[in-house]
Amino acid sequence: MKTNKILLSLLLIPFMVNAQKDYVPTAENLKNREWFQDAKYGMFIHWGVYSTLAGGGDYGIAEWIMNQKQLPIAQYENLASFFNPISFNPAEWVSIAKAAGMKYITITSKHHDGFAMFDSKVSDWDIVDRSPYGKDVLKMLKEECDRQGIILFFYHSQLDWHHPDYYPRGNTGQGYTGRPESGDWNKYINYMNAQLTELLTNYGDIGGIWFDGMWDQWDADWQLDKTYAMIHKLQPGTLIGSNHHKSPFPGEDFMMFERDLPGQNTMGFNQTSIEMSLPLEMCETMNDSWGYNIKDRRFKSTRQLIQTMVRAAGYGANFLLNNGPMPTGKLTKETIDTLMVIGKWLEKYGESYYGTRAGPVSPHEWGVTTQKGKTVYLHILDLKDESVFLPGFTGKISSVTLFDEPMALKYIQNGAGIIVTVPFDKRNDIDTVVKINLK
Ligand code: FHN
Repeated sequence: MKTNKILLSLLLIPFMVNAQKDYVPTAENLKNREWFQDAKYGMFIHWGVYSTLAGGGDYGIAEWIMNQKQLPIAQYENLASFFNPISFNPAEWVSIAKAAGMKYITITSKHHDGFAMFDSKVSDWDIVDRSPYGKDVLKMLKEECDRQGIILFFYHSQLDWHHPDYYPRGNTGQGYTGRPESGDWNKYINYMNAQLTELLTNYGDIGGIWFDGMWDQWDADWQLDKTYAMIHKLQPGTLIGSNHHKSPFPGEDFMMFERDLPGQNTMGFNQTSIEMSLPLEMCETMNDSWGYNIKDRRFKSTRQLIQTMVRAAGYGANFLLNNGPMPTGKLTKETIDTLMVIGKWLEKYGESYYGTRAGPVSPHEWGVTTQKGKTVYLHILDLKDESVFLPGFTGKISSVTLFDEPMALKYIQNGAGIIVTVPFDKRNDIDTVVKINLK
């Protein structure tokens, strides 16, 4: 056990050494962190040549089909020749995100298959050079985001199943890809940095870079110091986050949790506690896949998604809800329907969500609290009793009212906290919101 711990800490040394140790965020970056926390809710988009296979009739994460079906690069590349998203309408995508109440979009600029969804000059494995569509969808989306006031983030995979210099290989994308058993890791890092430079110089202001893939090989020399310093130099305000499932490394501006509430680990990814000094974000799927999966009908209910979004807010975390567009560029009907229901809920209850931070009472099974200024919002999500005890609530209260109607609620406060009574006939099936106004 002790030896394992020592080995683990040795494996972590490269991260410690190579992250951006002396990083001091600029005033602009700190301001953007505040904006990010206020914004609360974003759309995640997984879209690429893998979308054409739509999961191949299997359950599972459709964007991984190259690896799951062991498709060699030479054959996988054919997908680009029939990736032709003629129905892609960025105005529609952004309008849907806005109607859903989302404030930002995080889209895959490159997923693990290495395919760039933008016009890259350092590779021709990209949408402009290889697809019949031939247009830079990220540029089109960014222009529309600017028009409609939505901030755009790029998801960028550090792991690459296509690039020959991604060598030594990690745990995925191995022999079946057909790459030679040699390569120059430094060249790969330079290539990745060159693509990131393109993304941060040709598309105006970018909200953030959402990294993913370091978990493919923990002991690789990722040279985060170089990459993070470069990003912060090119756009000091852009927020860096990485889905490495560990505590944030120096140079990262927010911390993320995949398909789990902060600090929880039902998916087996999360290996850390919550870093309270940084903004938090939780990402979630609508069914069980990130990329478009034609078979997977295991959609979460809108109730479940709204409750998860609210629970995340109780930890102070943003909610990044995924959407896997079809290869044509259309969003699925299920996605749109779900987003519209959430959007309607936010139209009504947004006051208790946007701009809030985690409330004074830590999250419980029955629900959570959020807070904005002198108002604490109590979100009752799953309570069998008529009263709820908020331990440690010491704030001086001026009133406790129901959100849905101007009705004063009974409460008792003592040194241990407060007990609020919310009659059963005033309960809401999704979230009973109560306003606790402080003096
Ligand atoms: O492997 C990816 C996966 O395809 C997807 O992009 C998710 C999103 O959080 N992240 C990785 C798994 O940790």
